[in-house]
Amino acid sequence: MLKIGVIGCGAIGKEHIRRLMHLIPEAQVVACADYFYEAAQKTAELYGITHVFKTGEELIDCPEVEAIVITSSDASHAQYVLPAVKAGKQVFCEKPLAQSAADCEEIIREEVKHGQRLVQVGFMRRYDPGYAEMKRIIDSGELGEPLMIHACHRNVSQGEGFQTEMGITNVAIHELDICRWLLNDEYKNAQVLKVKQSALSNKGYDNPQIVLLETMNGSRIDVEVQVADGYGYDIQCQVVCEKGTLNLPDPASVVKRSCASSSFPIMTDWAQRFISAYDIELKDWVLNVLNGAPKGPSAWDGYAACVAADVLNQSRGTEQFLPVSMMDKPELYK
Ligand code: ISE
Repeated sequence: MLKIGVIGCGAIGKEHIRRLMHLIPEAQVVACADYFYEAAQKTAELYGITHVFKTGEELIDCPEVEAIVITSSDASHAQYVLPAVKAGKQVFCEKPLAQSAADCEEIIREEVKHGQRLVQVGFMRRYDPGYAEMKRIIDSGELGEPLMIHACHRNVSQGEGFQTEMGITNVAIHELDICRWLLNDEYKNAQVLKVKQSALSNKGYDNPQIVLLETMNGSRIDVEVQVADGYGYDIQCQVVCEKGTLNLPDPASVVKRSCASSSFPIMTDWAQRFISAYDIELKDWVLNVLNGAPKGPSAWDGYAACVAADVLNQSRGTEQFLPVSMMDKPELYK
């Protein structure tokens, strides 16, 4: 049994607690924390969690907590991952690992010092059956070399406080991970373009944006990022290979034929769209940690995505590709 503490009792935090408590018999949530103490108390009551804290630091220090799930706000991730790694505890951190590549480097240095993997990043799309099958076919070599990826990431709307940069660090960060994973490649250069703006984006942030990437092996990637499309949560990905193309399937749903049209519903909630990926991901993390070490996306993967995100945000307005440069990869991640 893995005894887990969860830092952050917002929507995704509660979803992960429900998963850990109800779907994963090998896991038990023994502690939770939230800056809004009331949210932590309510969550603890709902799930019968013994230890309730106001700060993540107290939760990390709790002797009963063996492993930590971080689902607090993006900006606070690194501030909890670092002490957890220093304490030698296993950490599952929601994406992004940090707000900058520099913060990820600090986490990597600490983990390398520990000499063993302690961090998994919540890039759950790697566990989505659609993406996993695309990866299997690419790796089999059946379609020859991958040449290009055309992707789009569309959200219905954004809450207060959303900013242009978050279109990369919070939204497109998924594509920054999944594309390098699908291609087994790293990025060489990157730029983000502000294109014709949607009338739905009247709240001060860019929408849409287009992310362009070139990889070390010469593949090209374009990602349309719409953070307020007003119609649905729509994730598309097409990999163009030498001998064929691969398309990410839409989630299975009934196709309705009626009134001279054929249609299927599009979800609006990202947590529902990838619900099975989240389920598989957390179970995989718990079982591998119990077996000694996590096998999913590492701190290095979290770092690689953040390096590209930093470069993209620096490129905004320059209309130029900027080089993506990474530190040497430590042995631990090879
Ligand atoms: C959210 O955190 C996600 O992970 C979703 O996949 C993404 O579409 C959304 O924009 C993020 O806020």
